[in-house]
Amino acid sequence: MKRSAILASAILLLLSTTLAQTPKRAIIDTDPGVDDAFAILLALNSPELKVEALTVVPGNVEGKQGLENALKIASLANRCDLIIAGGAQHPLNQKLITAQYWHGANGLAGVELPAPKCKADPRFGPDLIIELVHKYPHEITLIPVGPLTNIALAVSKDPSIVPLVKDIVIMGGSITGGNVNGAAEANIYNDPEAAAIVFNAGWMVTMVGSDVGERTLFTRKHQADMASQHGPESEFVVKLADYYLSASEKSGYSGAAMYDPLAVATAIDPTLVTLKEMHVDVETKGEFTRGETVANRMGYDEKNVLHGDHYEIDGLVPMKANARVCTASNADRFLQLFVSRIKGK
Ligand SMILES: [Ca+2]
Repeated sequence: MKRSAILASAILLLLSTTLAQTPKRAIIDTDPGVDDAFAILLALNSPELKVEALTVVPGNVEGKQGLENALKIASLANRCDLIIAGGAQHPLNQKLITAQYWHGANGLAGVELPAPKCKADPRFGPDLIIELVHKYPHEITLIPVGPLTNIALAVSKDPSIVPLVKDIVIMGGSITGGNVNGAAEANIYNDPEAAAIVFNAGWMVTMVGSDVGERTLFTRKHQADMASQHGPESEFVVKLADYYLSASEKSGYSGAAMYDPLAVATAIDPTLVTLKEMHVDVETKGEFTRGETVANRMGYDEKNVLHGDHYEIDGLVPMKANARVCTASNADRFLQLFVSRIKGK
């Protein structure tokens, strides 16, 4: 190889390494939440991400409690440099459904963290999202892990952010049955109109659904592994996991579904999951299916044409993909990542 070619390949290698090491700017929109706490701590301990802000949405708990929880989690992680802002206080078109049943009265498994050192930013979450996307065009990865109310409000107020967002990785939906009823997953069920706005916004949504989260289980073995290392964050996660594992075991699971952290992990390293492009619609009306994410696995709809007193199939209408749907995870590799990142703290 000529010296110039060697130099060129060395520069290329250096460039690609630098690019690979440049952390992705992320905004986590969250309803903390036990698995939200896991997701936030995973993100804050991952050099692949530069978390710019936490925006809070009501879901697992009411907005006020959620904001307090976000401030306490950031304080625990010594990350008062983060912008932490409240947002919407209720879903767009229905009453809020909170989930203390799964997350404990305070949303954090009843674990009482000290009063937060971090302070809330006065800006409104959706406005902050708009502001940061314009400040860092094509750099922000949105990671909504709660109902999609804040994201829908941001997109509705300023649709110009859509092409400026680098990526949007949501925890929500399912293509094989729900976790609140036969059809719907909790985040989508809690604000189906917002979810419909987000899926139809014109970007490619990466959808990490509850069906895959339920096949990505944190077990007592992982908890014991984490407990072997002492630190404020790992001890907090071990306590939360204890509550979450008991609740999961009572409902017949052999471990706790890693819903929100798997979405963060997908933003960190998409090779941890299998993604398939599909067209996804959100059911907002169905008698039994409100809040279902209806995924078209074939890539087309049949087109019917009226022939006399009946319709006939006339051909196929291609359906443009609007989502990369997560269909599987490498659970072992994910759990190894999660445990090791939290154990470091
Ligand atoms: Ca959540």
